Amino acid sequence: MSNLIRRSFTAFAALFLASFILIFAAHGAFAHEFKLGALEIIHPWSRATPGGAKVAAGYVVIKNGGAEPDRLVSATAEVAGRVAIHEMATTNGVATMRPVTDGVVIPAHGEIALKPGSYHLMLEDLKQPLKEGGSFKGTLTFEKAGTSDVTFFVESMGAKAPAGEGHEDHMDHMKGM
Ligand SMILES: [Cu+2]
Repeated sequence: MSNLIRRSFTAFAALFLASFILIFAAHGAFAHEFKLGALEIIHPWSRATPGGAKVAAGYVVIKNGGAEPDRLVSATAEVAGRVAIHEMATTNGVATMRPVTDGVVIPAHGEIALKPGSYHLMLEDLKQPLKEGGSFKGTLTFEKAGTSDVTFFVESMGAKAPAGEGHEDHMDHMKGM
């Protein structure tokens, strides 16, 4: 009897380990994340840029598992001279972008997505074109949790891009600043 229990336990443990490795491997292939205190920084990414481009956008999902709200206040990227936080909103059918000066709040037990058509990081003064399949390092700084090193993955030029959030819009936006 105890032999049977031992054998099924071993089988169970092996199965558990196998599924863990499988999940971990699959996860690593498609996403990446960074932990900072109560915050989970999920899959920072950007888009490939045409040669000569001076700006790019950065996106990321931030989850807050804590009981206190936090605030994304600034960011850096090794490929950009500076990084601003922008907000995109549609007013009377016209999409506009504006710099966010007081940061982006991540609610307690909540999450915020920086994504095309919404909040995004504006990578300004690009030092080099961003190539699809590549990556670059940066940092995200939060009011309470502090600063985390992150890696941005560079996806294709049109990746998850809704109309109105293309590269030209960013260029126009920059001219208007
Ligand atoms: Cu922008």
